[in-house]
Amino acid sequence: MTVPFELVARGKVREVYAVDADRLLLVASDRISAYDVVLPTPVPDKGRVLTALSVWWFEQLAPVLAAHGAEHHLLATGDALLAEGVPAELAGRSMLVRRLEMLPVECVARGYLSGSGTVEYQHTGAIVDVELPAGLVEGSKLPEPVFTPSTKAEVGEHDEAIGFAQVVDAVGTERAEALRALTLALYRRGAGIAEEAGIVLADTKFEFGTAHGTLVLGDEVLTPDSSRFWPAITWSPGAPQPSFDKQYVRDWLTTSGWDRVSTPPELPEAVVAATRERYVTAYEKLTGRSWS
Ligand code: Q0Z
Repeated sequence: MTVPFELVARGKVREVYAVDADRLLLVASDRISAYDVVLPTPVPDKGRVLTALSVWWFEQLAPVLAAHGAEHHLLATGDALLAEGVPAELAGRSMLVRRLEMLPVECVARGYLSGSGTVEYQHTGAIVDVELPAGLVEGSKLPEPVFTPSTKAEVGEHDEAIGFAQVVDAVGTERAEALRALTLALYRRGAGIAEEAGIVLADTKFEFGTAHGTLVLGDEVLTPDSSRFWPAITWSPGAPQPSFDKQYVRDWLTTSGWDRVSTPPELPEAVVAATRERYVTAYEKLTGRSWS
């Protein structure tokens, strides 16, 4: 598909195009990554489902943003983009957004201990400067959600956890405090909605920018690609939790004999179909809407 705009950024599974001086187009592909690499087999509808989920979350979170004097970057999606020259094949997987001055920190909120958070906690009892109680294990619910920001890594690198003081250095005290308060408020609202849908929102990453001095929520929000979603029904701290969306892919890759270094293998049709179904199910459970 050729896009009539200039490509300005490319992630593992998404692209960003410049529409004009003030607006960008975020395009979500059907590509899926696992164990840090993009797999050769796309998951049909993944881009459209994650775009629709992000759009829905922007609507749900608007009151939380407003209460903090903040906004979101979404301008339009779907068929409304045809008038902007977006090809019909891309409209459903695209968001037209306000171009922001992005802040150079990833705003992570965690309500559960997992992954790199667990590793760091086991070594220090804290995640950087956020002290945690003794006795937590992989998958534990934290007494309160915590703000654990990270740096924005270059392509191919991993984000690195930073302390609050480094956020202050990057954006100033007032804005750092606003980012922490807003990140935690958005996470609490998102996790509450997810809980009602039988999904544990273990953690998530927000990206913010500014426009005319106002804090603006950007990027994608509360999708399985920016967050850890766990099925509430199997939540059981003490071991890694199954991923809501990618567990079939991970399990199959593990049994496939792939060494996690070489070019990854094509996924079998049944794994693709089951994974597509998981994205659709997450969308339907969270939004209460039917996908089709
Ligand atoms: C976000 C990213 C993606 C690769 C640029 N509203 C905005 N204003 C200015 N810049 C951005 C946004 Cl969302 C922006 N990214 C992250 C997204 C692919 C990198 F889809 N890059």
